[in-house]
Amino acid sequence: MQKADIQSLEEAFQERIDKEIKIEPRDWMPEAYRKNLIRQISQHAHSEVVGMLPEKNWLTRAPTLKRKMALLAKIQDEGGHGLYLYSAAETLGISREEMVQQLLTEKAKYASIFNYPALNWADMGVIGWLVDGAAIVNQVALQRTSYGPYSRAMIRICKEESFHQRQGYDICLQLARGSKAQQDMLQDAIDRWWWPVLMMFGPHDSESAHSADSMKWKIKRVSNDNLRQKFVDQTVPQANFLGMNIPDPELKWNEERGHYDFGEIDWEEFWQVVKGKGPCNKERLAVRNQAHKNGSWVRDAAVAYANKYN
Ligand code: FAQ
Repeated sequence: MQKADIQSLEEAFQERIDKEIKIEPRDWMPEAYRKNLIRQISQHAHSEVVGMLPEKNWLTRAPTLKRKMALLAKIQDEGGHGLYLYSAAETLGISREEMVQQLLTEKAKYASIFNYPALNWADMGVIGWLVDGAAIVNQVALQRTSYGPYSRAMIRICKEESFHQRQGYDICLQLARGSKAQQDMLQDAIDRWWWPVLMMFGPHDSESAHSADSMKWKIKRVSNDNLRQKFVDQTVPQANFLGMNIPDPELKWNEERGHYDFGEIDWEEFWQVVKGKGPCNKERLAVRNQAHKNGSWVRDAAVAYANKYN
């Protein structure tokens, strides 16, 4: 294709984006848009799938049958979110097998947060409240992303994430209204998860390699720092309602800005976790690899069935 032809295609593409017309799988798109989307959507899918692991350990230790049922439903939802997202990425011309291999061989990233351990039952409350809470803030914005299949997947996912956040907050509420030991357990979980949760939104805008392109193409609708601020602003009153403390001495309402000021993230820790050196990176990937191996007979049976009856 001539250079001038590509330029006019690119202009028409950007015009569609600017007019808020969704890009669909068969539409022409710049190669860099396609690659960036595959990267983000597949990482997002991997995050949902690996994200099941910190909570799964607590299924057998849930304090009541009702809590167990709610947690089980939530974890299954996360697996389903991974599947919607893999399907959305497949429409861009990558196979699910390739994406899964990228995860299993550490070529693809997944959210840093899932490399931290879940040590006690209060962690189930705090993961639902804070981790799903942060995921929602990010994902509500992604409902308006420019790529049709991703946007539609996000609309469905957001509905389910709201239930996840509420089931987590409900666990926290019960612990907060419980004994001193339960309150201490909750505070300890908040202290351990707060900073890693703030890291979920990614590096500062000035350090974010993909933001300029992603914002121009409306893959991302709100910047990393603005989403993080939104999350802090909406979460502090929820912590206050629980009577719990946020472990940040610099956290303070700023009347002039109309937002909370908060302290600096330990970026060294963030990048270590992203590079595979977090507390649970090795364990998470080992479990995923083993699960993939254990499931090989199911995949073989599905292929054999399809070959026989299609
Ligand atoms: N962890 O240029 P940017 C959930 C990487 S779902 C690991 O700013 P971008 C549900 C980034 O990939 C949670 N890596 O990147 C649930 C890039 O590396 P690359 C997942 C991170 O893409 C709840 C490099 O740093 N949500 O929780 C992280 O523009 C409970 C430079 O960064 C999504 O994936 C990180 N936190 O912005 C499940 C939402 N941050 O690819 C179970 C969709 C950055 O060049 C239980 N994704 N990096 O090698 C997004 O919105 C964006 O991808 C961001 C990062 C905002 C995460």
